[in-house]
Amino acid sequence: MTHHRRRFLRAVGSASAGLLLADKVPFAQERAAIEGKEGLIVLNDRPVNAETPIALLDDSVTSNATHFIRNNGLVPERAKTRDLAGWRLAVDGSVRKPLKLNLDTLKRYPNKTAQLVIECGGNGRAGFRPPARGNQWTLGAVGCAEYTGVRLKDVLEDAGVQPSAVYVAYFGEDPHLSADANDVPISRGVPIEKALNDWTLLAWEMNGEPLPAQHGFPLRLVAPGFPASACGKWLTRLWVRDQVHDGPKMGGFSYRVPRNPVEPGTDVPEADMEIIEAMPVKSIITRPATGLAHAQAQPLSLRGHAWCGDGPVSAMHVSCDFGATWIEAALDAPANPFAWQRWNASIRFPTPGHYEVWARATDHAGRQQPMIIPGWNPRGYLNNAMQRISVRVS
Ligand SMILES: Nc1nc2c(c(=O)[nH]1)N[C@H]1C(S)=C(S)[C@@H](COP(=O)(O)O)O[C@H]1N2
Ligand SMILES: [Mo]
Repeated sequence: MTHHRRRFLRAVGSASAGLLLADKVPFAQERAAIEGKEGLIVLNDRPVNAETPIALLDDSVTSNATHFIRNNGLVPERAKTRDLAGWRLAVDGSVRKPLKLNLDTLKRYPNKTAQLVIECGGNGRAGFRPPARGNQWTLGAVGCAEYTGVRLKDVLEDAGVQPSAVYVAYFGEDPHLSADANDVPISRGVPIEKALNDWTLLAWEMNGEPLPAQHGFPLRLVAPGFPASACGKWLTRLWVRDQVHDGPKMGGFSYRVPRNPVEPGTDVPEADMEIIEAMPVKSIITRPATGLAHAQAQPLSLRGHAWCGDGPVSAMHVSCDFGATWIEAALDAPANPFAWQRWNASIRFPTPGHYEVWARATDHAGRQQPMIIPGWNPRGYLNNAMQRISVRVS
């Protein structure tokens, strides 16, 4: 083991779950150092998968140092050397004029900067019983960074999308874990309507810097609101398809859920699964951390963020009596569509004692976060249950 690798794996303390009330989690979790990502909780180092501790998500814009990482394969060499020689983005398939763009030609389309939430479809997976296999994300496989790029729509319009187009698939240059050049770790994409949305970007900058190696240098897709697996990193090709894309991790149980609700633990036939599109309404409590000791004389200030995959969040509430009564929180407008929204609340506790505080977002269509873990599914996607923290009031 090289010195560098030893440092990479060094444990610097164990993390609290944040997902439920308990400060302990039923699986091993270590805080290890990934270069430039020292505060993250590493779930896996090959491929690299690391989530953000909830307290580090308090800023309105998630920094490059704190944004979660979810890789299916290995980080490509180019992302480490940052060498653009030979790099092109091909746009082909159901288009009149296939394109081959380098970064300079891509940058000639109108530029756009926006704060966009991306959330792994499996965020919250650790809550499912029976457990679902895959990274046991708690709450931190989500972030809202500021991306700069161009609208995918403008590039597609330039290429002349044919009426037969139904899906836009991505390919990245990340090697498969097998290191076999013919194996593709993941190739997903978005339906053409989502590809043509004004907020679906091809981004080369994250928070004003060229994309970090882990986040897709030199170019990534950002399709906010969809499971982040749609946001292809290290892009080399966009294939406009005349059918729903069938690349690796589009089929089977990957990023798909049962069409109809199933009993937990059911062996669901693949034919009954459908592709996840917009992520459901969700919120987090970034302050205070669970387990707080608080003086009853003072109101307790709480805050966090709320988001929803297909439109704004319309209301935010908190409860300290197990949902019997609710207090409306102040909710900011998003910086732009698909940015998360800051909320603030203040609670007075009626007596000393042990309390739980629950936080619940309501979206533009009146849908609310469930109080318990919603619909079990084989791979543990779409857990948008309310976050709860405990407070000891004296
Ligand atoms: N090329 C490529 N793109 C990818 C992935 C990948 O492994 N390879 N992982 C996807 C998944 S599952 C997620 S959740 C997001 C994570 O993006 P992040 O690491 O920037 O947070 O990238 C997506 N894009
Ligand atoms: Mo993901």
